[in-house]
Amino acid sequence: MPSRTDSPLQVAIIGAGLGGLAAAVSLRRQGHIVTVYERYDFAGEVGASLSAASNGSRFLEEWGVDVSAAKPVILRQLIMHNWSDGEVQNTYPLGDYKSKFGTDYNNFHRIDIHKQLLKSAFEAPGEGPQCDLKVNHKAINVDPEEGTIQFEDGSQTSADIIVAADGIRSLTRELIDITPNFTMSTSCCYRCIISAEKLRSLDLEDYVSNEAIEYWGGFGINKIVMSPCSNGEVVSCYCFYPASVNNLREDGWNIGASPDQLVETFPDLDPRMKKLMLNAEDIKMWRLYRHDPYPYWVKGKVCLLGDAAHPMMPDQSQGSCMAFEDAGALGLIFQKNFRKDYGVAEGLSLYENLRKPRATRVQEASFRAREDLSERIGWSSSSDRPGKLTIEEVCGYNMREHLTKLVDEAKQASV
Ligand SMILES: Cc1cc2nc3c(=O)[nH]c(=O)nc-3n(C[C@H](O)[C@H](O)[C@H](O)COP(=O)(O)OP(=O)(O)OC[C@H]3O[C@@H](n4cnc5c(N)ncnc54)[C@H](O)[C@@H]3O)c2cc1C
Ligand SMILES: *[C@@H]1O[C@H](CO)[C@@H](O)[C@H](O)[C@H]1NC(C)=O
Ligand SMILES: *[C@@H]1O[C@H](CO)[C@@H](O)[C@H](O)[C@H]1NC(C)=O
Ligand SMILES: CC(=O)N[C@H]1CO[C@H](CO)[C@@H](O)[C@@H]1O
Repeated sequence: MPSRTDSPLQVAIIGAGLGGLAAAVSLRRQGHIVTVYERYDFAGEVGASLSAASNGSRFLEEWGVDVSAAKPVILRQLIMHNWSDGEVQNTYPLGDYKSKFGTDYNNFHRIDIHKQLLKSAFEAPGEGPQCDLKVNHKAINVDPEEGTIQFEDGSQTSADIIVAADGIRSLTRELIDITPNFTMSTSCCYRCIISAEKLRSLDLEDYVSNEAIEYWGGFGINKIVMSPCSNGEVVSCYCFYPASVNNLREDGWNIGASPDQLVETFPDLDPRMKKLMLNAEDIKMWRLYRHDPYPYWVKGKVCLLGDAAHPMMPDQSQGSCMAFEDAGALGLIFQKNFRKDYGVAEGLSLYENLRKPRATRVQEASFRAREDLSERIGWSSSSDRPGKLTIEEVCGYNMREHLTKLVDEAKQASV
C-alpha cells in the first residue's frame, strides 16, 4: 500500500544541544514523531552568550518558541575599543536592522534559550505531537542503511531519519565514515560572565547599557568580545589569547579558571576591562579547533547537524545560528506533504545541498575573522575585499527561495 503523502516520519535525534532541540521543534511542527536521545541528564548546563542574527531568530519565532521568555537583549550596535586604554575607535550602528532583515538581532544567554527550546519540544502545546526526551542515552553505534541506533545501556531504536546533533566531537560522524581533518587552533578562549549589579558597583555601568557587542583587539590573536544578555542582567565575555600561553590540552565546556589567571593573560589590556575580569564569575577555558569541511553530511538515513556538521570558530558568532538554520531546513524540506515532491533519501540530499555550501562559507569566514576583525560581519560590510562574508549575506538570506530553486533543479535533472 503506498504511504499517504502526509504520513509522519519517525525521527531520532542524537544530542539535546541547541541544534538537536531546534531540529526537534522544527520537525515536530510538521507532524513528525520525534525522539531526542541525550547522553547526559543536563545537570551541569553551562555557557555564555550567543547571538542569533536574523534568520536564526526568524525560525525561532516561526516555531512559536517564546523568544521573550529567553530574555534576549536586542543589539543596537557594534563597538570597537582601543586595546590598551579602552577609547572607542569605531562603531557600527545596527539601528535599521529589524526593518532591513525582518527581526531583531537577539543576544541570548545559552542557558535561557536552551530552556525555551526544551519547553517548545517537550512541553508546550502547539502544532505537532510533543517530542519525547530520553536522557542518559549515549549513542554508541548506528547503522545508517537500516536506520538503527544502539545505546550504551544495551537498548536500541530505529527511525526513518537519524539526525546526528552530537556536537563538535560527534561520534556519529565517525560511524558514518567521516574522518575529520582538524588542527588545534593557535588560539584559545576564556568565557566568563558577570552580573549587571556587580558592574554597576564597579563603575562599569556603560558595559551594561550600551546594548552592543563590544570588541577590544581583534587584529591578531588577542581579542575580547563582550555583550549583555538575560534582559541586561548578565554580561558575557569571550577572551581569546595565544594557545602557547598555557598550552591547554583538555577539551570540554567545563574547565574552570581563576580571575587572576584570566587577568594575567592580558597584561597590557585596558584597566577597566581588567577590573571586570578580576570580578568575573564562571570562568571557563575553551580549546579551539579548526575543522576542514567534511566531504559529505548524509549517509543512508543519517544526517549531520550543527557542530557535528560544521564546527566553526566563534568569531562570527554564527555557530548556533547555523544550527538553527540547519534545523529550519529540515522542517522546510520535510514539511507535511513533502512526499508529493520527493522521498526521504532525496530530501536528505536536498538538505546537504542546501546547507553545506552556506555553512562552509560561514565556517571559512569564521576562521578568517579569528585574527582579523575586519572579516567579521558588520565590520566587514564595506566593500574592501570582494568575496568577504557580509551581514547582508548572512542576515538577508532567504532559505525558502534557495530551496525552491534546488527542488526545481532536481526536477529538471530527472526529466
Ligand atoms: C555545555 C555547553 C556549553 C556551551 N557554551 C557555549 C558558549 O558559551 N558559547 C558558544 O558560543 N557556544 C557554546 N556552546 C556551543 C554551542 O551550543 C554550539 O556551538 C551550537 O549551539 C551548536 O550546538 P549543537 O547542538 O550542534 O552541539 P552541542 O551544543 O555541542 O550539543 C551536542 C549535544 O549532544 C550530546 N551528545 C554528544 N555525544 C552524544 C552521544 N553519543 N549520544 C547522545 N548524546 C550525545 C551532548 O551531550 C550535547 O548535549 C556550548 C555547548 C555545550 C554543550
Ligand atoms: C591606543 O591607546 C594607546 C594608549 O593610549 C595609544 O598609544 C595608541 O596609539 C592607541 N591606538 C590607536 C589605534 O588609537
Ligand atoms: C587534511 O588537511 C591537510 C592539511 O591542511 C591537507 O593537506 C589534506 O589534504 C587534508 N585531507 C583531507 C582528506 O581533507
Ligand atoms: C526561512 C526564513 O525565515 N527566511 C527569511 C530570511 O530573510 C529573508 C529576507 O529578510 C526573508 O525574506 C526570508 O523569509
